[in-house]
Amino acid sequence: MLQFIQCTEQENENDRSVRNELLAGLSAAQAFTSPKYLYDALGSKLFEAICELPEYYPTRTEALIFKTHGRAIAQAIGSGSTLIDLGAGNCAKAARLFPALQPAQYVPVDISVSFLHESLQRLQQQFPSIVMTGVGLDFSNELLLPDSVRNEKRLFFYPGSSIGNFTPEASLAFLQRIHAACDADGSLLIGVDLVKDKALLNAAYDDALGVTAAFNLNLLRHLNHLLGTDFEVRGWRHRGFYNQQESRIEMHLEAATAQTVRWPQGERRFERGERIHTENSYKYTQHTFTDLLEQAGFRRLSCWVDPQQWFMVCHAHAA
Ligand code: AVI
Repeated sequence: MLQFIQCTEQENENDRSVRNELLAGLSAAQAFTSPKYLYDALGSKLFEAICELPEYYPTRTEALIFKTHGRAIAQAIGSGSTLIDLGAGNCAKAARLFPALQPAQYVPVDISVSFLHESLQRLQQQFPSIVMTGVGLDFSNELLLPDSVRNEKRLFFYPGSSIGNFTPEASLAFLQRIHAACDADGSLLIGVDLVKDKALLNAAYDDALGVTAAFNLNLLRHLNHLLGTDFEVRGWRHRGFYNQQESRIEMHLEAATAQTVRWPQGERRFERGERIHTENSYKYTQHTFTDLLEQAGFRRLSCWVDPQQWFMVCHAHAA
């Protein structure tokens, strides 16, 4: 059975709240934007290209952990779960788990249900015995799933260290919401990037080909489209580096020359070297992350890392 449900109202590109949020960030003393605006159609393609880069180790390292420890992970989880895939995209990561996990229901969740149509239709043909329910929901603020999502044996799946793009406080709140959405037999399967050598981290977010630079700079084109700003992409430089004190990668766009950016009813002057903070990507130690899971209420944790201890996958029970 295949079903699609759009829960969150989709943001209109001219939505006043989007404009207000973005313009407030651009006008702040230290200008910033939310990382979600990195993902317009081209930004999503550039992120897929980042995942192929030799320097960007998270995607392949997480895949290696699933390959190496797949049997143990499946044993910890058991079969017949309601597999809820948060930020599912093309559903590929979860689909690789189907043969081992044999879920009873698969629930990919993404901001727009239209992103899920094609992949889910293909998957349903491949796995006809799994009930599939595509859900369009912005789960960053609340996690209210439709009634057709079973309560039994919910397994929330949040791979790729997407948790790293929240501040630690927001991560705790997010994990607590997942915990609250689980019955006693619920659990979470999550991937998280670990603290490591600074040079490796810097290279992963400032690659030789400049794909991450293009991903970051593309934000300016997206802002021009959303806000009517007149950002000149060539007037800006990508900066991506590890901030050891904060245990996070920071991405910024830096003005190459002094310039004024204009939009209908406003403008902002940027001095040469002034930056717009566009993304944080927090890195955890095994300890700080398992502590966070426990603080959120999760118990009976099983965690797996790769031989270099660059990335960790954890399964945690709600009770
Ligand atoms: C989606 N997220 C986990 C990526 C990360 O590593 O923080 C986004 C990214 N930004 C630059 N490269 C990749």
